[in-house]
Amino acid sequence: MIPVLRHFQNTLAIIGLGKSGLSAARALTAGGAKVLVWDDKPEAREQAAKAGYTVAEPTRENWRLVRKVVWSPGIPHTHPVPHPAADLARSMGIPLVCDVDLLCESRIDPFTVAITGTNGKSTTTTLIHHILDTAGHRTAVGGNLGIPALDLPALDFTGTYVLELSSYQLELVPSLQASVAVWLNISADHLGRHGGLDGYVAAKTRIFENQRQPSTAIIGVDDVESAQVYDTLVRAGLGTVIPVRIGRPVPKGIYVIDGRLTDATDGRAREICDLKDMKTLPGSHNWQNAACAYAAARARNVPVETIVAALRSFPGLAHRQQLIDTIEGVAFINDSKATNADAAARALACYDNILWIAGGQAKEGGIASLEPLFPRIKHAFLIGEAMEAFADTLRGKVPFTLSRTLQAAVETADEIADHGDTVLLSPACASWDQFRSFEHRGEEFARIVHDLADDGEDDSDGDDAEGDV
Ligand code: UMA
Repeated sequence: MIPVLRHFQNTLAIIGLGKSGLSAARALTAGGAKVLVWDDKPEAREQAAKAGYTVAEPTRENWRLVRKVVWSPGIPHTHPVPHPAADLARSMGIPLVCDVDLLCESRIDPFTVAITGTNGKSTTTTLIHHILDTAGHRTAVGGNLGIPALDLPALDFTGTYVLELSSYQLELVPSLQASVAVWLNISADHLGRHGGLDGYVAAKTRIFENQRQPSTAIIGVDDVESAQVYDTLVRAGLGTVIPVRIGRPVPKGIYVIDGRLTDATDGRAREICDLKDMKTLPGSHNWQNAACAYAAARARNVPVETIVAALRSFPGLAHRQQLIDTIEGVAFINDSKATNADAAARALACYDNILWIAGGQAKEGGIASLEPLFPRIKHAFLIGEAMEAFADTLRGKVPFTLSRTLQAAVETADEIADHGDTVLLSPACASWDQFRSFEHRGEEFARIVHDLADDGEDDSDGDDAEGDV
């Protein structure tokens, strides 16, 4: 934990007592601040009171002495409708920040590698951490990825914080000054929360806002919005700006063509390695992640050979195209983190003969955009709230089964699968209609697959026994 010393004896309010709010409460209290906490759920308030925190309803009277409101990133404060406490804070002129901002404003260490983008953030963040760790740097990794920023170990000025930052967090981090800022890509997501695509892009753009020389901005320029952000940064002329492109060369940038990672940042194209050899980074979306991670590690002076060795030894991430098991030649892949169509597209592009498990709580646009990938799908198994809507999109194009539950989907897929097929859970939906989180959904998938594998072993034991007789 990193005690926040800057607010010694100040009063701060905390709204939301999930992971980030509780982490901020601990770190501020440890640093000698007075905290007033609030959560709309009575159980959360009861637990906080039991833990010794002062629970105080957000009112003008209670917030008289409040210097800052530490806002939990998941709570809407502008769109679709602002939470009343956000309106109160604004009317009283109290700034709204999130836990990450408390880390940023209290550190003297200049090294922060911040990563954002619609897809690939977690893989790239973990990969950058893995590369820096392999190179012997002292690093800590967290943020949106899971470990709240203030729960990370305190690093001295030689250390590097590697932080995954969501658009929600980026709206609330006025003190962020990233030494290296990585922007992977943009596609439609969280639009309701940001009042549309422009608001979403504006929130993400804050990752570059306070960057000062010497700093590095790394931008995947494959989509229109990201290319525009790149142009704007180049025109602003602050720090080094490195474009990253997949599929064709980019002047003075880093690019990947047919898996070959090429560094042309100094004007001469130099082939670094073949990413097709990196088994845990399949597909062009992972090539974008790897190229951005390479650029970030180079910005922290990691030697090229060390980066290549780390790309090779990267263990991969749970719930992102994670191979759970191969049963009788059928691969079972857990891509539960694919909570939108764009993320599912990245996985669907990597395999042939796919038995696709999709559905849950649908995002805007559904799966219509995936039509070019339909020929790769042998059969779809639809689950959750989105089942009927997805069936309407697939009808006449891809055979499907209305499985309703994940258990039924995996079991039926297993029954009809042939040697060489891939059973892919890549739902293109949020999980909350049937699961606590995408992690919970992925763990359930893994459990069902392991049960199938165990049943298979029991059966084969039985067969052997019969054979013996
Ligand atoms: N709450 C209220 N009022 C409301 C809504 C919520 O009081 O109107 C309370 C809830 O009762 C709960 C708390 O707020 O107690 C939850 O706050 P939160 O949603 O901000 O969640 P945290 O547990 O603090 O987790 C947050 C991030 N969550 C979100 O951004 C939604 C986590 O990202 C992050 O890992 C964690 O901080 C640590 O940094 C998760 C996420 O889903 C993985 N992120 C989104 C994504 O990746 O798409 C952006």
